[in-house]
Amino acid sequence: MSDRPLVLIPGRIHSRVRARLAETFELLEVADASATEATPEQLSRVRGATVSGRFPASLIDRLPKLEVIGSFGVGYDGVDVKAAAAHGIVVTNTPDVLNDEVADTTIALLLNTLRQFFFAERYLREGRWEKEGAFPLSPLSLKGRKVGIHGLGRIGMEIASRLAPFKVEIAYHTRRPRTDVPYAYHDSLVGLAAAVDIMISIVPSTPQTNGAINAAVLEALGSNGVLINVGRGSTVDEPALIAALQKGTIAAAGLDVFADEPRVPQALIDLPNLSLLPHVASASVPTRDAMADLVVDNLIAWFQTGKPLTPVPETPHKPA
Ligand code: A2R
Repeated sequence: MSDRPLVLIPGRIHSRVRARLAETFELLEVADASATEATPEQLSRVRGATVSGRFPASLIDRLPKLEVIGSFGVGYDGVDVKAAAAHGIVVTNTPDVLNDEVADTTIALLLNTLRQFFFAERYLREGRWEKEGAFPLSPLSLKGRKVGIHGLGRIGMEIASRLAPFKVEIAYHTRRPRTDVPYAYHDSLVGLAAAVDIMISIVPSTPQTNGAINAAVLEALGSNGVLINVGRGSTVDEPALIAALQKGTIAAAGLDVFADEPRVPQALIDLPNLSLLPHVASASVPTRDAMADLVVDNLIAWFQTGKPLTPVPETPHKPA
C-alpha cells in the first residue's frame, strides 16, 4: 500500500487528468458512480476524487475519508454539493479556462442557426450547387437584431463582448443586475424574451433554472425569435421548444446542450430550423487540456497546501 493519497475516478475522464494524477496519486478507477468493482477496504482509503459527470450522495456516503472532489467542467450539477458540504468535503470546478472557447462556439452556433451554413455546405458537397443552382436565401439574419443573454456571468460576459462588434442591441436577465455593464437589465426571463428577438441561455442547472425557458418564454420571444442554448439542456422545456419550432411560435433554435444527453429527441433532429451540436462548446484540445490541468492542480493544491484553487461556492472552503 502506497502512502500517496488514493484518488477515485468513477467513469470516464479526460486522459490528461488520469495521466497527471498518476504522477502524484494512487488511482482507483471504477466504471461509474455505483463503484461496484471496489472493495469496502479500498473505498475506506479514498481521500480524493475526480469526476466528469455524476457524483451522487450515495457514493459520498461510502467514502468516509474523502476530502476533495475535482469536477471536470464549469457546471457541476452532477455532483451532490449539498451532501459534499455536509461532510466538509471541498468540491472544485474548472471556471474561466473555457470562457473564450464557449463564447466563440456560441457565436458560431448563432450564425450557423441564422444563416444555415451546415445545410448550405451539405448542398455543395452533394453536388447540388452545380445541378440545381444557388442555395436558397436564408430567411433569417443577424442584422438589426436585439439579443438577450440569460445569464451574464463569466461566459455570458465573453459572449456579450463578442456580440458588440456585430452591432446588435444587447439586454440580459439574471437574478441580480450587474453594476458594471451598459446593457439593459430585465428582472424576468419572460420580460427579456418579449424585449428581444434572439435569446442566448448560459446559466447553470439549478432547481430555479430547470425548465425556465418554457412555452410562455418562447411565446414572448415571438415568431421571428431564435433561441440559442449553450448552458444546460435542463434549462429548456424541450417538449415546449419542439412544439414552438413546429408551430412557428419561434423561428429557429441552436442547441449545444440537451435534457437527456447524449439522447436527442428525433423531433428535434427532424426539424429544419435548427442547428444541433453534440455538447462541444468547450471541446477543443487546448481548452480541454486547460480544464484537465485545473482539475489536477486543484487536487495537488488541496493535498499540498489545504487550499483548493477554484472551490465552488457551496463548499465551505476559500480559494488559495
Ligand atoms: O442570477 P445571478 O445574478 O447569480 O447571475 C448568474 C446567472 N443565473 C441566473 N440567472 C437567472 N435566473 C437564475 N435562476 C440564475 N441562476 C444563475 O447565471 C450569472 O450571471 C450566470 C452564471 O454565471 P457564472 O456562475 O459565472 O457561470 P459561468 O462560468 O458563466 O457558466 C455558466 C454555465 C455553467 O454553470 C454550465 O452549466 C454551463 O454554463 O457551461
